[in-house]
Amino acid sequence: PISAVLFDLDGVLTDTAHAHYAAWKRLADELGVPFDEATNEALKGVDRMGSLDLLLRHGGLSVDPESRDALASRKNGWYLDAIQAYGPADLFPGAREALCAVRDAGLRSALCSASRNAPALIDRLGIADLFDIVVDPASVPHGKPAPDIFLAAARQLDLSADRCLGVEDAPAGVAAIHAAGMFAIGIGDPQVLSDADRVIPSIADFRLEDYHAR
Ligand code: G16
Ligand code: MG
Repeated sequence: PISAVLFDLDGVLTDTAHAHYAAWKRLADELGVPFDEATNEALKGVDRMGSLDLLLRHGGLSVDPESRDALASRKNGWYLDAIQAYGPADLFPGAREALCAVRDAGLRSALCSASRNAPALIDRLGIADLFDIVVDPASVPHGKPAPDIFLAAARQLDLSADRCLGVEDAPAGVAAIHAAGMFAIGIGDPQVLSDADRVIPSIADFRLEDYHAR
């Protein structure tokens, strides 16, 4: 049986995946780098600097470290503008219910987001009190697809990996969950998330009992 559910944030509990995409797209347009939703798929779940490096490489550009920092800050500024008015209504349908179901079943919950903006965002969404732990992405050496953030959650909860279930919308996130030795639930398109152990269309389709007794 499982003892904890480890949730990604962007694209799983709220639609910020689109806000991240829009901000990267704006930066890519300014730089003259071709960029579309398919290209963006590889950036999902990847941390800010890692995403920027993928975008620059995709455009065949190399920039000095100062410009790199400046570009990442510009993107983050647009992203912050996009989410500044976020509130509980911006949760995906079923997100709060999924977190409550975990709690009601006596399991623990963790937030495993690569986003440095995640703590502020879960406050605005009104779900901060529904997580037992929030792993700080800055505290782990390697971002997704490395397993670090999921392993850190298991360690903080004092659980072995096989007692943890991970929920992700991004291929890099599913890879991270598997590298941690955990069961992976994908949210979204089964073709994009073909490595996941199960794929469901949205968090509203999350049925804890389907995985709890596996
Ligand atoms: C999220 C997004 C990524 C984003 C990353 C870092 O990861 O999916 O696209 O690059 O956070 O975000 P920030 O620039 O806010 O630190 P996750 O793990 O929540 O899907
Ligand atoms: Mg995500």
